[in-house]
Amino acid sequence: MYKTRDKIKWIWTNMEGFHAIYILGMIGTVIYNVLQLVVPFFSGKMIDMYLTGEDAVYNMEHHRNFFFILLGVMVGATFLRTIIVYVSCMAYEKGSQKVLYKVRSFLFEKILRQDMRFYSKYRTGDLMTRVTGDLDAVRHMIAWVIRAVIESFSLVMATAVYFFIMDWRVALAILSISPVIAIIIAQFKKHVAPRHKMLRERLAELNTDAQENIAGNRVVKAFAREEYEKEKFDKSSRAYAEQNEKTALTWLSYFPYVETLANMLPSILLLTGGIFMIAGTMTMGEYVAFSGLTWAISNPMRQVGNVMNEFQRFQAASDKVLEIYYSEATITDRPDAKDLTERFQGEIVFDHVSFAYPDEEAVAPVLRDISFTIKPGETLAIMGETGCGKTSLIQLIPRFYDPYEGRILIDGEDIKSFKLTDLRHQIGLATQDVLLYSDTIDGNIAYGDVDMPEKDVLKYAKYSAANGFIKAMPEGYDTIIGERGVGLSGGQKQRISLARALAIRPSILILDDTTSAVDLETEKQIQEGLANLDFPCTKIMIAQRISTTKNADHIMILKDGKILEMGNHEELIRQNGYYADLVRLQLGEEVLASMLAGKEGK
Ligand code: DUT
Ligand code: MG
Repeated sequence: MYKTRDKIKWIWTNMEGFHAIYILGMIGTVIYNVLQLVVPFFSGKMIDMYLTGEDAVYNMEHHRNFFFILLGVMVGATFLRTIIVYVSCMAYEKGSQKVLYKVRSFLFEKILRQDMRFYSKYRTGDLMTRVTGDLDAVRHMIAWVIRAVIESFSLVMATAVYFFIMDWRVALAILSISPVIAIIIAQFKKHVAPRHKMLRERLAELNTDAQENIAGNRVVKAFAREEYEKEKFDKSSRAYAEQNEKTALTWLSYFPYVETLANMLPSILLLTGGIFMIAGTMTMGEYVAFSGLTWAISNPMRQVGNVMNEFQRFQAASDKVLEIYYSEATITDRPDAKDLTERFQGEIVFDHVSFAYPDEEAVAPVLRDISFTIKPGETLAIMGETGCGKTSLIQLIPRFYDPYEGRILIDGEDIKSFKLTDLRHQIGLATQDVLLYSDTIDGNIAYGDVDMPEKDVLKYAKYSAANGFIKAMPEGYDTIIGERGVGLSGGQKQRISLARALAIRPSILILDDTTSAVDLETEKQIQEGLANLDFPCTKIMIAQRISTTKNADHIMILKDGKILEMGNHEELIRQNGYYADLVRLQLGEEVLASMLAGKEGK
């Protein structure tokens, strides 16, 4: 998907600040691999000078000191090599951790800033895999694969040069196997690359399965589907294990060829070296140096499968990481978006708005030609049967989605002309399904402003009729509520989420069925709280109960994405349409009749 060159560039950019250290690490790798040649080189020299050469006895007697110098150099080189290995490994680690950290923070922020379309495209488990496992494969590339490549490459190159200097004929004979290796590796790569791609998919599926089951454990339990879910998970788990095995075993079908070639090296050397030694064109010392170095060719050969495997793992994983890294939200600030310095007055206008969920514009418009105006401080209640588009409508105001036709104006300005964060800062939203964080109640209410004084937290809890039950809890506002608010009733969660929405003192408050789970008495308290807020605020509330909506300045009845009726309570009663039917259904024929007679208008 992405080119390897671009990926390396991408890693490089993300390593900013560590470039020097990383390059030092790479240079270190080259140096210590070249140093590996020192020992065989000097052993060859020692053998020729002091053991098998013509002047061996003479040298031993008259140049004894030089013998010890050679020995010292060998020991010193080994010691130096150890230090360089240590330092350069540190450099790779540091560089890779730096990239990991930087990219992970970036990805997280990127994911946070995505729009709703993104969240409907990617599953949570998949995203989690990308920022953890997949990203770690990228780190492994920086910390290990690159080092292994440089190591093998510098070792082979240095050895080759050394071989050619010693005896180009033997060197040629030994290196004649390299084209064969290149062919094997190319074949292997073709074979293993798609398997790594599959492997990443399997891992994402496995994590998604685990995540959905753990998050949805209550549903699993309610339906006693543990066995079924366990089997489903086992299946993904097995699929992953099998794919893993298949990928790992791929090398096994190539390994024998490489191993055979590697084992041929000493034979080639024995043959050619032997011939040249008999012919007298090669010394014993040279032969020892050669044979002491065949590993410098054969080890990298054996390593190459491993490196290629890891490299393909990086290729597959980094494609997944980069997909998120470069993904762009479709709903973004316009280049000319202006800063909002003041609170909204709160006038909201929908001007011929039509909306469909992304990619479905042609097939399934969810809202059609919606136009209305609400003045600052007014309350709009939206009613209508399930699926008619209520939630979709309110989601357009904080621009979770953009309509495909028409405009939405706040205080006379298109909402697209504001910066997204500014716009959203002014909107308090309590969503239909409540999500609370695993934090204290206090922390949840003050989510939009962590420094909020306690008395303010209390105030907003009172507005939303939550103070009573919170105070009754053993640790009051410091009670930690579990993930998703386990330990609270549905109505309690709704009230905390309402307090959270109020706590940002929004100029526009949007409540999506926020009082559906509270009793009528509590709801009345909430209504009073909302009517007496100590800040001006335009309110939009989706609700099903007449008791919630009847005092609103405007009541909108949505049907199939269109406005069926709109007006205040009295007007809609007089229209005797859908709303009047609702009153009849919820409050009874008599109440409706008396309302019609105007006795109980308000
Ligand atoms: N819809 C989608 N994708 C979504 C959400 C909803 O296609 O991500 C469809 C389902 C439905 C229509 O849009 O046919 C309107 O959904 P909405 O959630 O706006 O309905 P609602 O009026 O809020 O229903 P409820 O009272 O059940 O909350
Ligand atoms: Mg809804």
